[in-house]
Amino acid sequence: MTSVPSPVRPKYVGRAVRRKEDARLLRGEGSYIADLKVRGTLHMAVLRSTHAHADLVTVDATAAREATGVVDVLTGTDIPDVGHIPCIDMYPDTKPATHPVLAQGRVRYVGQPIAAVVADSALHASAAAQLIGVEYADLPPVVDLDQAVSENAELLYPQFASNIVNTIAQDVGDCAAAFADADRVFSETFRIHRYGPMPMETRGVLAQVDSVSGRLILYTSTQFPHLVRQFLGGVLDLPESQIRVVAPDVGGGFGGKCEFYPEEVLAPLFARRLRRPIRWIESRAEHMVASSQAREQRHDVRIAISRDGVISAMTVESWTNNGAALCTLATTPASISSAMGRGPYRIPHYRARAHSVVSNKTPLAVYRGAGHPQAALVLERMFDIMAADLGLEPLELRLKNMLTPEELPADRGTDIILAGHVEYDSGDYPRVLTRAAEMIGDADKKAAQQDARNRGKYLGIGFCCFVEETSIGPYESATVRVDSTGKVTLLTGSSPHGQGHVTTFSQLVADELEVPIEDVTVLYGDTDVVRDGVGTFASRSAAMGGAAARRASEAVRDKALRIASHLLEVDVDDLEWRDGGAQVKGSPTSRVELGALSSAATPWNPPLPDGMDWDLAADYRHQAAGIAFANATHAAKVEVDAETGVVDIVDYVVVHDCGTVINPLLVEGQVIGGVAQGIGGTLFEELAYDEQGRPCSPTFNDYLMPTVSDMPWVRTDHFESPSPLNPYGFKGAGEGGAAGAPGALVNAISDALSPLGVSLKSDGPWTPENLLGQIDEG
Ligand code: MCN
Repeated sequence: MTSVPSPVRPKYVGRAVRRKEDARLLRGEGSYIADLKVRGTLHMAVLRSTHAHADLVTVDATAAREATGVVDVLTGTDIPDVGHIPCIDMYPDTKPATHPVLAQGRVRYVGQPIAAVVADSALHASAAAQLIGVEYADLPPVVDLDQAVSENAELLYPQFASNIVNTIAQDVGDCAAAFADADRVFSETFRIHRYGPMPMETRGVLAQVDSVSGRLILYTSTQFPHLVRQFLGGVLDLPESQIRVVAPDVGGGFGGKCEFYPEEVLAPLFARRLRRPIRWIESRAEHMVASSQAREQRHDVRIAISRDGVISAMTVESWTNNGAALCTLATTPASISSAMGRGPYRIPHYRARAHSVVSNKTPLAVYRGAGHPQAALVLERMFDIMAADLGLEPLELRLKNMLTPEELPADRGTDIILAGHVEYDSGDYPRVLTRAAEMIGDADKKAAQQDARNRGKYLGIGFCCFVEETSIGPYESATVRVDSTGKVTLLTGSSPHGQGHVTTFSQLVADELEVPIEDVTVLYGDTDVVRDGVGTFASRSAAMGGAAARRASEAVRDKALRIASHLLEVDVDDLEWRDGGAQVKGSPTSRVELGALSSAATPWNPPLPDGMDWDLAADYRHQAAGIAFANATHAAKVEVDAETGVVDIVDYVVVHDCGTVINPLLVEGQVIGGVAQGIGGTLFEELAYDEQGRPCSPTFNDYLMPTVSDMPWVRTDHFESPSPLNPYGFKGAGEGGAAGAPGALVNAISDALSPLGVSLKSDGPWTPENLLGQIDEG
């Protein structure tokens, strides 16, 4: 492993430091929304549409208003002036198919909020919600992607001429000429099914009006409290200064909680009307229809390739089923999958058209990996399909087309919304792939396949190589402050919900100031404590929040040295920083400790030299100079029982490069957690709908999540190609596990079953039943 030069001798960075934040959570002392105790709290329930597509003829709340314990009711007609949920990744020409807080005359998916009730208990609130009389006039539901874009499709928004509300174009080089010259052209259609984030803690909110200041306080289970403050201010037309947003412990988000939801508006509306605290906790059944869903796309792909396997051009037309409305991060999956469609390969000519399509399903947004898993699955399946046809080894074909380190940085000529231009910064993709092949035992595959056949099984190996956009801007904030006891506090705009930032950010600060890691406290997730920030998504926190934390610590150390120079009456150049204090070079007994330096920096003491303020603290806002691109290869070895359709993952390898690693233990955990979600999506999970647009998986009995017994022992290896885009070389690690698993597994299953004529063109879910269907067709 190479490592980035550091201004300090790292003591913690690079080490597998155990997570500081876990003891409290493991003891059951976490404080999630449902745990917050506020006297006088009322409870909110939401009445949701049971019809996929209908006009609301009447919404009669008379009986509900009179029901036991009910205090207040709101329907769509009560809040005509409240803004819609903002969509922040709208391209300029996107049709504004945004989501109202409560349905305004029409519902477009099962689960859409129609009315909300507040009562003295959660039970009374939900019982009363059921008394609201809704008369629906059904409209034809539009469920399927192909149906939504067909010529005579029912329009979800009749004011727009089509259900396609946005098309993203990426054009690089001259595809037409390259296809005209090609020896061979391969074309396929791939379908990616719908599944989504299933955090252990469902969503929840608690809103109250502060009795002293009159300000609104919103506790919410979110990944980005500062953005929630901004969105809520916009929707309610309230100055941000009148809003405090707090994300207490958040039990996982996986992208589903970097959305802004109607309940985050409804509870504040009631709190302001009633001057009472209002709580809402999403039930699991609600989560299955009312929280954002993910992934569903169709890709039509064409690749032009020479006889000896050099790819010259690729075109992809894709359609994302965005569901009923564009939510906060609606076009990001389409944007990422179209911009990143060529993965780590050269492919000089490229054309992508990515359509966002509305339908009568729950809105779709980002889920760990956003558009990467889809793009990687499509391209990596194509590699195996083409290799088989051309008589080449899958590995050989990949290596022939893969960008080498000498070709980086590489301007890819595409763009990602909110993130920017795609220019791969650093990495050694061939080395990562080669190492994964070595670890999974690709060279011995034939013997392993024969051994499996002798046992009545079919064995296959599948690879998935990808480059991943991480560490996006626009900035992240950090404040580092030293108090008079010499203890250090970091305030960060990152808002962790399982990633372990308290540990990794403490490592960074402790190294910079050379203090014990126990002396660092990390505060986050409260807009009154941390003045500004962006939040945690897009695997951005290590590179953005971490870089800000380290820069702020560096500034504090420089400030401390200047104070020491004043106190010790020596030139600052004659001082050095050692073990949390400033000392005279060559004279370690002449030193001042951090606590004393902090105590000196107060207005009580003799004036400090000009330009030095009273606080041993520093703010830093780290801005991104570009996107830091991580990369990885996943390699899966599976055995399939062709009689039962059961897939057994016998080995799983991830070789990953997220630049300079802060904490290998946490990075490993991130990768394995992501792989579990990729396995879930590929083998088990599906948010299916029937033809009427009714969800078929309303509970965990129907929506099958992987458990520990479904998990292989994931083996990892890490390379470090520091990113030149931040001073420490960090890249993101949070999504790479999820991005590569579908491609590797589907390739492995296809490889295993190729003797039976199976070549999978979808990411599943490859349940035994579905796979048996393919084997029968094969
Ligand atoms: N890290 C590191 N060295 C690096 C990069 C990262 O040690 N070079 C560490 C970080 O310090 C952090 C963790 O790895 O502790 C993930 O860092 P990063 O890749 O920067 O990602 P974020 O912290 O921004 O987290 C977001 C990412 C995303 S987008 C999803 S989705 C996701 C994920 O993280 N959701 C998660 N991981 C999750 N983990 C848990 N437990 N719960 C979720 O909801």
